[in-house]
Amino acid sequence: MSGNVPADPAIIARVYRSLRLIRRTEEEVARLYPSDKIKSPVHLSIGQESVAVGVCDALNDDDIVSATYRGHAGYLAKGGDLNQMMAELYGKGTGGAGGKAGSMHLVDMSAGVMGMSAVVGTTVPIAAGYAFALKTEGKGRIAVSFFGDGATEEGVFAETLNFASLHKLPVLFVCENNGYAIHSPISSRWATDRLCERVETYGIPAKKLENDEVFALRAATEEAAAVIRNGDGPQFLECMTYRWREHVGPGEDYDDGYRSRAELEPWLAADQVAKTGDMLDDDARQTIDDEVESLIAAAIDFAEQSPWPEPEELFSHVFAE
Ligand SMILES: Cc1ncc(C[n+]2csc(CCOP(=O)(O)OP(=O)(O)O)c2C)c(N)n1
Ligand SMILES: [Mg+2]
Repeated sequence: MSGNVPADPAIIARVYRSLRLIRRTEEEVARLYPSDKIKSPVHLSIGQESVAVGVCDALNDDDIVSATYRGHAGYLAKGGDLNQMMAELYGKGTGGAGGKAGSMHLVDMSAGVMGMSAVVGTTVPIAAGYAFALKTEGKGRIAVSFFGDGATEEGVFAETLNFASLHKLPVLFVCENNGYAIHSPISSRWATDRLCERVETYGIPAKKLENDEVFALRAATEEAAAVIRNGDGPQFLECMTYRWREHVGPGEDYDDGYRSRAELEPWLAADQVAKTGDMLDDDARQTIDDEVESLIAAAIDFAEQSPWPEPEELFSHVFAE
């Protein structure tokens, strides 16, 4: 670990709790998935948690984040309600979107989590639009947009960078670069891997984090957020990370022929959940682990006990009368 580790043990404990909550929630989702109780596809972020946690821990409660269909980590790191998330995965009426949206469309505006989307790239301009509103509001709040390396290939990504820079919008762009869009590696998709250079041509300062060390991410976000809050416009972080499980679903896919297990090894060795936990003494870590387990058990129970949406709900939240 680098010199970015905070001196305050309360911050280390908070960051570990967030990492552990996301890891264990998704492991439970993976365990439950074959039972068919979870009614939507799941894109797990196991292995990538530290990007969401490092960034969100440096934000204020009233800042706003947007994320993607791989959004469990961003949702929970920003403080999204766990019971509502689990109920949403189960398709129950008590879910954050009334059980009609599922894992790919989590939302909890009371925690500053904008609705997510399965359409690659789309939440990037929506976050910038929200940042436009925040700029008008003038209270120093910022919006954060999480998206994958694949999203940077969408035309709307370039359009958004230009617009956000031109209007000095208070938005932090965070690319979760896990090296793949489904099964396609970056080497087969990008003419060069100099993403930050491309971003800088729009007048947006960009920084690449070569590994997923959570406190380096947190420090980079603190620095970027301060510049944004000062009215100096967008900042960009490219965060190298690695998806441990298959693109969609609960399992692994190292036998599918597009990547090797050897590629995973260095990321496993640098697991941020374990490394951050090791910074705490055993008692403190155990207390957090116990709390996390009871929160998850309560959320699963909440989802299982919750009612299905009423049939009339089919006609709410739609444009047609
Ligand atoms: C506009 C659009 N094109 C294609 C897809 C199909 N698709 C779903 S996920 C995905 C890969 C995106 O990769 P990346 O942005 O790197 O995110 P990751 O899944 O690695 O987190 C694609 C191509 C889609 N959902 N939306
Ligand atoms: Mg990717």
